[in-house]
Amino acid sequence: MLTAEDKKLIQQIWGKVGGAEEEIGAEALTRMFCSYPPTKTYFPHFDLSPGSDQVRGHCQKVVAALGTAIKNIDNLSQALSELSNLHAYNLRVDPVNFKFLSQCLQVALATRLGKEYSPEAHSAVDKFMSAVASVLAEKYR
Ligand code: ZNH
Repeated sequence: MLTAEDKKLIQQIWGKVGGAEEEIGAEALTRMFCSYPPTKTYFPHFDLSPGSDQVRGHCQKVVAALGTAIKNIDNLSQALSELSNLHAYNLRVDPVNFKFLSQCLQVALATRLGKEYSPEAHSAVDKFMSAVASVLAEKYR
């Protein structure tokens, strides 16, 4: 469960990233494809080289969705309901992959923010990404 303190930290971290969300997102995705190559199998129709137009476009969408999630942090199920349908019924992404993306986002944030990315912030982002992942996976059968 996200505490009030977690929520504050997540908003602070997102604020500190200020404007570089897409870079962070691109780094997270590039790391995911590199460190967890099976994740690439979901994107057979993409040019997955770092910085390709498709990777950039996808990363803009993912980052925008995370932004929406942060704004609606008390109401994630509702805010992400369409994405949840998409991942459960169309994409059928194995939920283990959500953890991989979360890991990679942590590294991208930590390398950018350095000491500012405190253990408490790490823990809050981890919980937040788990909460997002459970919404994305909640309609799986
Ligand atoms: Zn996902 C898509 C979000 C994870 C896979 N995604 C997507 C989108 C979004 C997202 C926003 C777009 C939609 C539209 O277009 O409408 N994701 C997301 C998030 C997350 C995710 C937020 C977490 C956190 N995904 C994921 C993973 C994977 C995926 C992990 C694997 C690995 N997605 C995917 C795919 C797609 C998507 C495959 C489709 C793409 C195209 O375009 O085709």
